[in-house]
Amino acid sequence: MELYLDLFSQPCRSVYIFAKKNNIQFDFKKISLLEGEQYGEDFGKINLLRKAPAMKDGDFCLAESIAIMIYMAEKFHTPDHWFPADLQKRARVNEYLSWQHMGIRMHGSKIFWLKLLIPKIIGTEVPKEKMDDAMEDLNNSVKLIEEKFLQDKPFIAGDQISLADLVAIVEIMQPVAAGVDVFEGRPKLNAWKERVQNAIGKDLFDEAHQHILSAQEMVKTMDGSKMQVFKPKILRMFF
Ligand SMILES: N[C@@H](CCC(=O)N[C@@H](CS)C(=O)NCC(=O)O)C(=O)O
Repeated sequence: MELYLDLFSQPCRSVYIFAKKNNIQFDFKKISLLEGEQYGEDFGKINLLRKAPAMKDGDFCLAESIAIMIYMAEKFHTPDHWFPADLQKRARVNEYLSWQHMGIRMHGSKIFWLKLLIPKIIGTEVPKEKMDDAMEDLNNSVKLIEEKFLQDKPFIAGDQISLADLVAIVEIMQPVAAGVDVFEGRPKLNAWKERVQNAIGKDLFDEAHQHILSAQEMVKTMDGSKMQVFKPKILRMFF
């Protein structure tokens, strides 16, 4: 099995952690998103959506992190708690996985782009009102994770970690990597994070996040002119 990944990306980190944690053998095919490798001819044959992660298992190519993890869970019969067979527990996991794309992923990513990458690409800081609006969206999403999805349970689907927690933590780490401490003043979320890290294993968690957590340093020396290819898309998406 080949996995096309860039650990700068949240969905790539969830796929990577899931495969590693479950001892699923794969070839790590690095696809450098900031260098635009997703737009190359070769990657187009793997994933015409031109997004990472992507998977190739024999002749079978698959896009979308959630679909990839469910494929791996079913193919390799990973422990039940990741994607429970129980109807209602599985529905809880699916509920979160369905919500998160627009519910938090968008807002966490936006903070990362507004704080770190966009100033580098357009050459100026993002206006304060724009940042404040984005922070408000992120805070509302995190509140929903605590109140609707986590409630007083150890994990989103109950007593054990599932794909929902894995997908949630990698997204929350994206604004953290941009310097926004999402866990500060949120003891419940912080305790959940500790449980998720322990369930994944601290070494694996840190290994998967080491690249993104160095993003603030990395961006300082990044050549903004090489990222001009993203400018039209960014202006459309964020302004
Ligand atoms: N819904 C997709 C999202 C994939 C995605 O948006 N990947 C981003 C990185 S986080 C990407 O490849 N972006 C490259 C681009 O848009 O050019 C998934 O869960 O796999």
